[in-house]
Amino acid sequence: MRVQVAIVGGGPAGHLLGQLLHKVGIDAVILERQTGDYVLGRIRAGILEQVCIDLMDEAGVGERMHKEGLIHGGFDMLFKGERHRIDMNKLTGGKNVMVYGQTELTRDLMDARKAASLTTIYEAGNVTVHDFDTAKPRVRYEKDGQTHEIECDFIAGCDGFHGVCRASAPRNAIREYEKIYPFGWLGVLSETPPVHEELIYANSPRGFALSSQRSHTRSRYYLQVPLTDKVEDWSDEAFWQELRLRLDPEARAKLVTGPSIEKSIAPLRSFVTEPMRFGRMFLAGDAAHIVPPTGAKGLNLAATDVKYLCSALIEFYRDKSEAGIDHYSQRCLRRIWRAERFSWWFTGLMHRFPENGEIGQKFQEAELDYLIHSEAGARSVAENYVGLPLNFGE
Ligand code: RFL
Ligand code: PHB
Repeated sequence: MRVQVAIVGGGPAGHLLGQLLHKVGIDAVILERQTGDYVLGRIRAGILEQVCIDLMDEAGVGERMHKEGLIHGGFDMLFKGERHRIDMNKLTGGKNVMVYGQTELTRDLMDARKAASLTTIYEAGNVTVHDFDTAKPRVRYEKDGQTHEIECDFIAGCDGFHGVCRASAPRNAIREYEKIYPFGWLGVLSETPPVHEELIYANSPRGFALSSQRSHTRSRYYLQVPLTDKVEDWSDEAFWQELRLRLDPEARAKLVTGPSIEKSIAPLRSFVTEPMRFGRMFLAGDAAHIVPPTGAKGLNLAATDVKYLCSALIEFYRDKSEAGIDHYSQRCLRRIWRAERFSWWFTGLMHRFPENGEIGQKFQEAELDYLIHSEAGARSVAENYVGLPLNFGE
């Protein structure tokens, strides 16, 4: 098989790239290690920035998102037992975010791909990338006991944090920055109405909690837990009890509980790869960077990487210019570091770090008190949360 772009990884980044390329007539194949159902079974992001919403529209797959997505103009910060609203919309001159699950976004992209009869190879085993330091890269994979080879002009590494593309970059050409946090997030999805119409980010001496949602009838909650905890240690009842203890009295009274549909623990990490281009191979999304989920930035960064990559490839094919691909890493990384900084800071502000003791808790509460009572402070949180425009810095 020969294509212009071989996309490794069929998560949101790979699928969005495939759709954007299709719209401009650049042909691509997606190689995904798992089945489509497995990819859709992973419950992850819930918040889309406006840039991500716009990219779904540009890809021609925004219809259901606009129908079912919930627009949020603010969120609550809870500390010392009281909730305070950050009026994002007012503080940013009218910007909002949208609640629309990563599963739904990926499903929309998969459906569009199927409708256009574009090729996705699911359950592609042992994918390997070759010759991306030349003008004729190749990708090999195994399927049904046979080895196949794809010739291409470019490889897009959209294969997530544990993928093969970053791992195949020459060690002397890559620099990785990493911070691992001493706790994880235990998430529960339940078919219950959300405790509040907007999100609640809670700083509690017992640890962080987040009240999020997927719809008016489906809730997503998270608790900070020690890395040593196992999902099996947490019965639904234990989860709800601990969540109640981390919420304010009003939310505690309102909380509707029910059986969990999904329950999982995710570790928290900050991670950046520099550069994101190795000859004719590009990294995009979680393959190149990870943020702790506190700032809700991971999926949004994946979407903007993909947009920048698509623009660079259009320049290459249409204008016969390599300027875009040469500039790709730098363009992505400036935005990535801004989101990394915010996610790290927000994580530090909201979580319990046992090594910081009681004084650490007091410092956090004082900073939160400052942030919600200072317009400049609240605006800074709001501006970072709604995210940067696409042409930021240009
Ligand atoms: P993905 O989603 O990991 O997809 C990569 C795909 O590549 C496949 N793959 C391979 N395929 C072929 N060959 C190989 N060798 C392969 N190796 C891997 C994998 O099977 C997979 O299908 O990366 P992508 O596309 O870059 O998307 C990134 C997002 O998934 C991620 O950034 C977000 O989920 C992060 N995130 C959030 N982001 C937000 O913007 N807003 C949020 O509210 C938000 N909440 C979250 C989150 C992530 C979380 N977890 C579990 C880490 C909440 C949580 C709890
Ligand atoms: C989610 O709904 O899964 C979610 C929302 C906001 C975050 C992280 C996760 O910051």
